[in-house]
Amino acid sequence: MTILAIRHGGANAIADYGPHFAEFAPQLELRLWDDPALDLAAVDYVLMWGRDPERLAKMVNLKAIFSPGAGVEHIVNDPTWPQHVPLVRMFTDGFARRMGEYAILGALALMKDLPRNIAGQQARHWDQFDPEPIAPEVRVGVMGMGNLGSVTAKMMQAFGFPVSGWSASRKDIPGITSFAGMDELPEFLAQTDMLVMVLPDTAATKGLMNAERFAMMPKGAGVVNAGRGPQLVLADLMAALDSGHLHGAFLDVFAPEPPPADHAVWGHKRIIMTPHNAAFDTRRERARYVAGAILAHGRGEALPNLYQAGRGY
Ligand code: NDP
Ligand code: OXD
Repeated sequence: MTILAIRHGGANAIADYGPHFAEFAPQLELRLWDDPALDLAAVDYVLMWGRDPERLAKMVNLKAIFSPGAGVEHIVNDPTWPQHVPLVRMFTDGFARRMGEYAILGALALMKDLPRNIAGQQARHWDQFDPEPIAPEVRVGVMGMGNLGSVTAKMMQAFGFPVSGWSASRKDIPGITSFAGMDELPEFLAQTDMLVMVLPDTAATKGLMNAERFAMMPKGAGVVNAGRGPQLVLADLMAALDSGHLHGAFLDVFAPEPPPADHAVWGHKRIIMTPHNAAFDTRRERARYVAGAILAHGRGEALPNLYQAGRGY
């Protein structure tokens, strides 16, 4: 029997994931992470969010760790994590599609000036105005052109936006201009009216969008951040909004999450917040992905979408 221990979704994990794993890989034995009867040395795979270094260290025969999310900083930021064990990042079609939909929602919300509409409604003020821009006039720049960012970019392109992307390595996607590396970041930002951030949280992305880089963007630009909170300096973003240089922001991720109750971001008139729910996989989608990978691994095939320590994501 192959054992998969689950540390995601609390005490309901087995009830929630069980029927899906039973369909996709009935030969897997699912066990709750903190089941006191679990023989830790017998665990083959884990699906885990967050940290429990002590228990993880006792799983001495682990073949792989699966993250239920695309971001893996919740595991790798703990220096004691077992780095010899392959770490698989989540990716499914539904995941990418939700991210694309979120980015389109954010871009449209800022183009249509939803913050102004919401302020008007809250003040019971019939603030009639004409939000002019249409998609073909708004140059979208997607920061992070990986599994989620590249699908997002293509969905935005299909919607009618002119799209470019920025990533560590150059991409070749028809109709999408590719910028790569720090040297090309200023040029990328200078031609971006709507910045869509889908980057991982790494040493290199922390604080990436700061006052200096917001200033490189055209006046009136918008920012959608669905990557991670630390890649954007929130105080600098709010200052750029307050000065009128940037027009609005649509933010899903923060550092910390949630922001402190007295943080000015909650009441900022040019910011719309969502509670880190831009994109996710359902239990069923995750189970299909993890079961497929475990079965393939059992047949001697490579694990998909592995974390690479050298690049930090
Ligand atoms: P991928 O690893 O597939 O893609 C990451 C992209 O970022 C790649 O294009 C990579 O470049 C680029 N990148 C990374 N570091 C740098 C850097 N220093 N400079 C330039 N480009 C860089 O990840 P996913 O697309 O699967 O996920 C991206 C992130 O989205 C996650 O790590 C997570 O933080 C966030 N996320 C947020 C969610 C939410 O609900 N808000 C949900 C899911 C994910 P290259 O292609 O050259 O490697
Ligand atoms: C993820 C997330 O990284 O949900 O998958 O943020």
